[in-house]
Amino acid sequence: ASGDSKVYRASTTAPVNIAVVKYWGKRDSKLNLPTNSSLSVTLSQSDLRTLTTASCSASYATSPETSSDSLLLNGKPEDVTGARTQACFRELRRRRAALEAADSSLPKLSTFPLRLVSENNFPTAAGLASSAAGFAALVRAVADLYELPDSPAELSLIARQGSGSACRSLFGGYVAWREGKAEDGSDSMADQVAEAAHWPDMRALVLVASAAKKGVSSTSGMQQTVATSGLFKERIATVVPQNMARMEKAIQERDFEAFAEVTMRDSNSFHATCADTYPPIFYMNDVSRAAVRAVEAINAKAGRTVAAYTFDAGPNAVVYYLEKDSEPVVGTFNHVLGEVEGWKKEVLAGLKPTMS
Ligand code: 2P0
Repeated sequence: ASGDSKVYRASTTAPVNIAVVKYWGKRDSKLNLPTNSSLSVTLSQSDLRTLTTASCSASYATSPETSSDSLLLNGKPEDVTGARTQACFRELRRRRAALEAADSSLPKLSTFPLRLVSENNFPTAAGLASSAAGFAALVRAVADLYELPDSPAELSLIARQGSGSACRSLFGGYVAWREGKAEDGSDSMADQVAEAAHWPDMRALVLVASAAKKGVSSTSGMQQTVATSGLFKERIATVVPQNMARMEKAIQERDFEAFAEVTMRDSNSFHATCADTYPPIFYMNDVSRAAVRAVEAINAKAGRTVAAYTFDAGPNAVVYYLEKDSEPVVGTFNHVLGEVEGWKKEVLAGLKPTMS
């Protein structure tokens, strides 16, 4: 084969993360800069992940199907012309071009069309946010293809521009996204608060509400909240800074009671600002509220906090617990699910924080 037909390729996976201190609000929607820091637990890739292969070739330019950048997600073509995907491609190409400028022996990959093929190992119908794992995998796959020397923290700056929560999926374990101060977003990036191995008995279960379709997208929902909610100002000024500090301490000390209280309070605070948005946004429904009551009942029966619920921009519940308390937590949910109308019967349980 001639040099021109050579196909360069790299594959990578990125995990799903579930926030325990929520990102909700942008101070700059173009650069995707948040109004507040956030913190998440990265779930194991054997359970939930996106697998992405990035390839590029000079020969792609000669065929109409591959002559422009493309993305196939679960076998279906996705639009890559949006500003966020374009921002990621532009930034990755800029870094590759800098390497090529410094070393003329390198192939000019930055000038070739990109082809991405992505697959989620969890059903899209599960209603789990996939944009975080999706953009993290996209950025890492292209960075690997381009052999960029950038650290995960530097790559998180790029993934952030695809989707805010994606910057937290460049690390495993317990991850913070620091809001940063710089106007150009150069310090709004993720860092690892603790490795998964620091607190390896953490587990999550996902309760999938059967009507999981969300009414309001995160992007537009958070912008409406920023524009109209008075309660949101209080959340940003005092609630989140306090929750971030308490959460980091709880993780450092492996204090599940504190971890659980902050997780539940922060979820409640986030959904309260949604209700205070005008017109109001409701992500939780009756089925979600039944899960809250079930967690309260489980904790009351145990006489201590063994389970913590959290809800994102949809009705599904994620419940954190420790491995040693699997029986009262997972056992109870398996039992009650048969009786509560509106839950899918399957429980994704025993999800571990990822090791990588
Ligand atoms: C989070 N969520 O911290 C919060 C909690 C949903 C509720 O991050 O506009 O899809 O792409 O930056 O990252 C969902 O927001 O929003 C989200 P964009 P994203 O996980």
